[in-house]
Amino acid sequence: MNEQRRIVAGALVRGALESRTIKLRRLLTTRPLSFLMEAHNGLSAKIAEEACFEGIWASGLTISASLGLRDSNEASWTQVLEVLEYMADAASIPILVDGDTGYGNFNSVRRLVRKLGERGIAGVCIEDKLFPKTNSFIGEAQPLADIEEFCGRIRAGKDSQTDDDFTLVARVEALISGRSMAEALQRAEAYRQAGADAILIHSKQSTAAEILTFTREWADRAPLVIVPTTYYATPTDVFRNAGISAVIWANHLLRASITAMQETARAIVAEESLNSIEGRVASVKDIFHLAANGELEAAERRYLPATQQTRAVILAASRGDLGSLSADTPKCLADVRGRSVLQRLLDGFGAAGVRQNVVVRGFGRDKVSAQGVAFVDNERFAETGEAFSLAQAEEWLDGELLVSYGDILFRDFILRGLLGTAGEIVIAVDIAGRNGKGDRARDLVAADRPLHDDYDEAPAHLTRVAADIGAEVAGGEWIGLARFSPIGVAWLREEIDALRQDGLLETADMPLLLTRIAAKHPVALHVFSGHWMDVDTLADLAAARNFT
Ligand code: SPV
Ligand code: MG
Repeated sequence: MNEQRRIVAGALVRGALESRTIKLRRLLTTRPLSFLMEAHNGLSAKIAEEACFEGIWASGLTISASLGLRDSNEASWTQVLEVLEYMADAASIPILVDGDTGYGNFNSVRRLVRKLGERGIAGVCIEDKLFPKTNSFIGEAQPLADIEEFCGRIRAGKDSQTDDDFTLVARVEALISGRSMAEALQRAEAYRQAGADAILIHSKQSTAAEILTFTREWADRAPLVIVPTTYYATPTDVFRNAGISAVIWANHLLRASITAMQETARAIVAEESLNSIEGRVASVKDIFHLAANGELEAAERRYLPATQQTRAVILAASRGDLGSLSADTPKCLADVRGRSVLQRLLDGFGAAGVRQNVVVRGFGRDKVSAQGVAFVDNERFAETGEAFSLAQAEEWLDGELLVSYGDILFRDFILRGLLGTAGEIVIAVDIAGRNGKGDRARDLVAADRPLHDDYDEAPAHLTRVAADIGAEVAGGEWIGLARFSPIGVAWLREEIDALRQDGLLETADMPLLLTRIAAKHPVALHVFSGHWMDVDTLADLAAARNFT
């Protein structure tokens, strides 16, 4: 494809379908002025992309420095290649690699270009110096490559690219090395004729004077790229008006992170505390965002068996009425033969493969802790009910979900049965519990047909959960354990919103929430007989100690 047709094709397929090589070619070889941001690993590549840069400069200086090495080819080129692979995986924008001298002669450049193409790199820049290289800002009069020999490196690179749109930029170091403007122009012209797609003209002056002179004399023979690290004060419009194609901001993400890391380290060492820096550093959530944890969660929903991706939200905000035992600790912490009710629940969920437990705390929340559990607090536990507690955990209501009271004990088979019952929402119902508690029974269940625990092809469905269901109608008692599929979770969230709109969220209990959902959507019943209990009273607690 000749240049003109390629650009036309590029314009037609611009956007998601356009390859990274075409994108880089367009931004380096056409006006208006484009910008490449330095990055040195996967994280900084993502940050550059998130900031809306169109492309990345994979800087030799900053990749070396981030590995703890000097910019003197101390990292082997295959080690650099590994870093580049992380970067190309992390960001979707094109990467122009600082290929130093090409790591040797024409033969090294051939293999380098092939390997870069395989790793999704869009272009490489090679400089007319000798291996091992020295950074351009170190010393004076660095030796330059022989022009003919360097042209051989360029031709070898161009002949080795497997993608027509791969870009090879030739970097002219003549001005850096104190050679004349004439030599700089002579070298650039030779490199253009050898097949370079663009020329990077480098300078270490504090003004853009020699770059602008070069640009004028060059007269647009090929696109020009510059690196204004030392002439940073020059207004960018000067480059734009001069007709330069691309500016590389060559090392600023690394330098910014060095400053931030040094200040943070010094503060923590001096203060022996994290307190003053917490608000000044990225949050752990920011790390999860940059690592695209959300994408992994979505993939888990697609690929993992349902039980391995279930999350449990445990409502443990209420104080309970366990006499002096609940004077300052919530009833979920009542001890049942060496483990609290809550810990027994958590252990049971863990054994069933539940991925994550979230506990909503309220009364005595400072006392409620556990390993590997996320906590949410209902500060208004005293005047609000269960639906409000659940709503506090709204950000966790996602994917496959279990909702459980925090004061129940049940045998493993009940949870296994619940997890194995088909339905978008399934609740665990004890048919022996319909009359068991007399006045205390609150979560009585009315169903769309009589309940029994013989084998049934299809589950019965909920019509109502409430305390005032007559014994003759009540099919059983909800034990405080419910399962929601992602669709069921959407219904749950909708109903929480509806309660909020109706001004009922603060006072609603789970029976009301489930009853309202059941009026709109099927809520299936997983039915069994006995083998569970809740801990409402001291008598319950005594019974619980025999239960386990
Ligand atoms: C780099 O970023 O590694 C460069 C640009 O090559 S400079 O450090 O200016 O030489
Ligand atoms: Mg470099």
